[in-house]
Amino acid sequence: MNSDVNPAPLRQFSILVLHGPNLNLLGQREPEIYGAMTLEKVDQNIQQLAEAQNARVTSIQSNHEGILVDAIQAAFQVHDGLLINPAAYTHTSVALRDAISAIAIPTVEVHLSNIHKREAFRHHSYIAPVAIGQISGFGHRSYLLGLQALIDWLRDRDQQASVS
Ligand code: CA2
Repeated sequence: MNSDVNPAPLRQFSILVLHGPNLNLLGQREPEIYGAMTLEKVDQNIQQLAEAQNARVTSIQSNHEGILVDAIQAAFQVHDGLLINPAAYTHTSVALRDAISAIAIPTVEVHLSNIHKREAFRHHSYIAPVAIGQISGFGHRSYLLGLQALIDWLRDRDQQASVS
């Protein structure tokens, strides 16, 4: 069959979205740094883009490192990719990095603010070396850019696997 005329239907990917500590306060505190949009609205926008891209998303916010580690472990062979704003744990958590590394889940790290323009302690990420990439500084749009990048990366990987 000519694949240009009848392209294979796009596979539906399942994406886990994790929001780290204090992100439940989005839109309620420090709007000059983190914007005025609530986390609920951010999640609605993520859901909308996911639907348009034929992807499924599950979103979890937690203020607890162990809960985030448990969620990453539970993603093994359940979700195809991870979109994560680890928040303050970006700069401290070997445990989150080890969990991502252990289940080898394709991961995109996102930040609302540009962490490289802020205090020196925010410049280092424990997560970046185990992520496909990092998107930082685009406010709530960082999540959408990150989700699109993750879905595109998963599609590219599928396509490469189908031709090799
Ligand atoms: O810019 C980001 O997305 C951060 O991950 C946000 C973290 C910060 O520790 C990182 O360095 C960069 C902080 C999240 C706190 O979220 C709040 C939201 C509204 C009000 C107060 C805190």
